[in-house]
Amino acid sequence: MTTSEAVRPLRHLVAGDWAEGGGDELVDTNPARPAEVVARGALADRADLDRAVAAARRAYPGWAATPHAARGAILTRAAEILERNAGAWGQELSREEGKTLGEGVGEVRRAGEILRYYGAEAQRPQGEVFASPRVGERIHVVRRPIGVVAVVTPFNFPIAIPAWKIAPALSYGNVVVWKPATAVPLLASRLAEALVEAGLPEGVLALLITGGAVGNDLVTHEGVDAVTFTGSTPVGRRLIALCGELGRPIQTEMGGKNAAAVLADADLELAVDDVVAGAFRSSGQKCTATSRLIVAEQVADDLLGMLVERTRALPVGDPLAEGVFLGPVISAPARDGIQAAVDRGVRRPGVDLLAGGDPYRDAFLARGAFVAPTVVELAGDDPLWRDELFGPVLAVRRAPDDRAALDLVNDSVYGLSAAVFTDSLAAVSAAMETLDVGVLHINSETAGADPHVPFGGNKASGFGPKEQGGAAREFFTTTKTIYLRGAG
Ligand code: UN1
Repeated sequence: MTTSEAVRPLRHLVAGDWAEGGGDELVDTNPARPAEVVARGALADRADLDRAVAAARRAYPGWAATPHAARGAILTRAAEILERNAGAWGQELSREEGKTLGEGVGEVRRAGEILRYYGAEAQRPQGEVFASPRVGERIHVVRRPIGVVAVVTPFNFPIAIPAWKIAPALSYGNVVVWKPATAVPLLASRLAEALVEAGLPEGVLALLITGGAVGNDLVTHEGVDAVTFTGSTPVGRRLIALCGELGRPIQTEMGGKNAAAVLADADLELAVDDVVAGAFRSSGQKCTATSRLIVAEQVADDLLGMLVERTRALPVGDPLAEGVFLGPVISAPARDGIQAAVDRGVRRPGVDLLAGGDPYRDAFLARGAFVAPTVVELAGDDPLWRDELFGPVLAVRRAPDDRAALDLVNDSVYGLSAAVFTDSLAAVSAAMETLDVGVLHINSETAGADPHVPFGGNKASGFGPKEQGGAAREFFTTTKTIYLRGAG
């Protein structure tokens, strides 16, 4: 796999051409094998950005005027291309990002499903009709695209998250200038290639692989009408402030510190399976990952015994190898930051290390960006309870009763997702009523999102309209209310 044939030259999609960038060199490496280069090329610079935005502005009127069904047909063709290439591109995803091969292939397929969903959007009702209080009048509400949308995406779902922003943007008639995370340029290129091959006209989509400075220039560019972002809360908040100054609509999907609460009557086998998956799949690098666990005191010893045994036995290794449950985190700096937070934590009173916690000594694992799946039990509040680490680290607290358990779920500045494991109707009702999260799972893990339903968080986890399904329309279109007389 280290042969030079496997190294892809990076290109940007600017004004319909695959162009070399004018910026610094980017070397994209495999986080499991840092010496292995996956892709290489020059970053896009400010001049590339200006050309991409100018081409987007030129393309916008024609694309907005294209029948919705014709726009959708291109998305459906792109979905077919993704499905056809899921095996090969899933493997590339795994090499570039570090999630397991099964998750990589699954993610490419998932991106295909999202493109299919928005490919069929023209077949669903759009707009509303209201009665008028006046004779001879009807009131229609129609939806219009918002224009040139800047799309800024993270490393952790390198094709699914871009698909769930770009597909609705294009379906509703907007044009897109996209900046993916620099850690995953290859998968970004695959999605852009699929859309171009599917027939997207010149300028309707630009792909700029570039760093934060040009990314900032994109968000504030005078030719951009709206911004959609997924990433950390600090970066999201900064972009919200920049867009606020400009009066520019922005949608941000940000951090999480998602809790699973296992109540006294829960099916413990099911709960352990789903907590392990939620906490450690993708090495905990999902904004929906389970990073807090609350256990009812009555079942805590049993549940934690099972959880610790399972965690210690999880196969960690090359994500392309069969049977591996978790691969590396995205980079050595990410690994070191997570490890440092754990090291500081276990030295504090009230923090009890139950599983993992130590850096790897094995030569392969120590060279790669691997972090051991880690479980810590906390006696009370602690930075490990509050701060998002974006790694395979689970912080546990015990609760005396159901009420206290649900209160602990809400004990976070974040509000993305939560899971409650119980068969009690009263507890489920209380959870549905009181938990301040955008996504609530009863008896399933905190991660996961279907393409046809709203996705997004409350509190510090999200800002602006939710994503996916019909909810995406709230952000990617604007309404026009039409008072129509002479309409009978
Ligand atoms: C999932 O749980 O499958 O950045 C998707 C993230 C989220 C997506 C989670 N926006 O991890």
